[in-house]
Amino acid sequence: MSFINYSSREINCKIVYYGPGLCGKTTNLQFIYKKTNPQAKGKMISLATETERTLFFDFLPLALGEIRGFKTRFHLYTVPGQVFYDASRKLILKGVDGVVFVADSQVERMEANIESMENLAINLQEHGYDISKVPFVIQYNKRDLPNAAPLEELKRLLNPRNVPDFECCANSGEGVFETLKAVSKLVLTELKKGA
Ligand SMILES: Nc1nc2c(ncn2[C@@H]2O[C@H](COP(=O)(O)OP(=O)(O)OP(=O)(O)O)[C@@H](O)[C@H]2O)c(=O)[nH]1
Ligand SMILES: [Mg+2]
Repeated sequence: MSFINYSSREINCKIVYYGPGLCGKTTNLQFIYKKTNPQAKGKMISLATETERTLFFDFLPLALGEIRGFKTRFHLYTVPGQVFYDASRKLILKGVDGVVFVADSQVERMEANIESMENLAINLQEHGYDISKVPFVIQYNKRDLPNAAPLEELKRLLNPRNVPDFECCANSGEGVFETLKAVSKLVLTELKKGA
């Protein structure tokens, strides 16, 4: 639910990075933060446990240029992936404009990926959103690891609708901006439809 402020000529959009525990959601935001110049970013806020797991969310505001004289501001959030933080995950999805599903490519995380994808669909539905209508992209993270599942297998299990998807290594940053660009493009296209 993007927010357009006509007096300050700003468009505010919310993008949520979703996925199982330790798949690399926070690492995505950290890389984006590190590589964005100071004028274009606000402070990154992370509420984490002592072991660096996301406790509630990470938040990073970004300015991504102008469309038709309106400044576009993207608010990036991550959810906590640990299963028992479901209430927080649901809350963070409120008012979402675009979702990035971050999958962990490791073979042994496949069950966790599938569960998290199902959990996303349910939580979106509870807010009244349809996962097939929300701007949505998938990122297959941790492609650098030797135990990464074949790409075809990940696509088959996680992307039956064939939404835009990207291979990634969030540590080195490969694929991080491609993913962000793709989801923001979808969000802006959706916004133009409504305008
Ligand atoms: N090898 C490898 N490790 C990665 C990659 N992306 C993230 N990691 C590592 O995976 C661990 C977990 O990353 P986080 O970004 O904290 O994971 P998260 O999804 O935010 O986890 P939660 O906050 O618990 O949901 C960290 O040690 C990262 O350095 C990657 O592409 N390759
Ligand atoms: Mg995290």
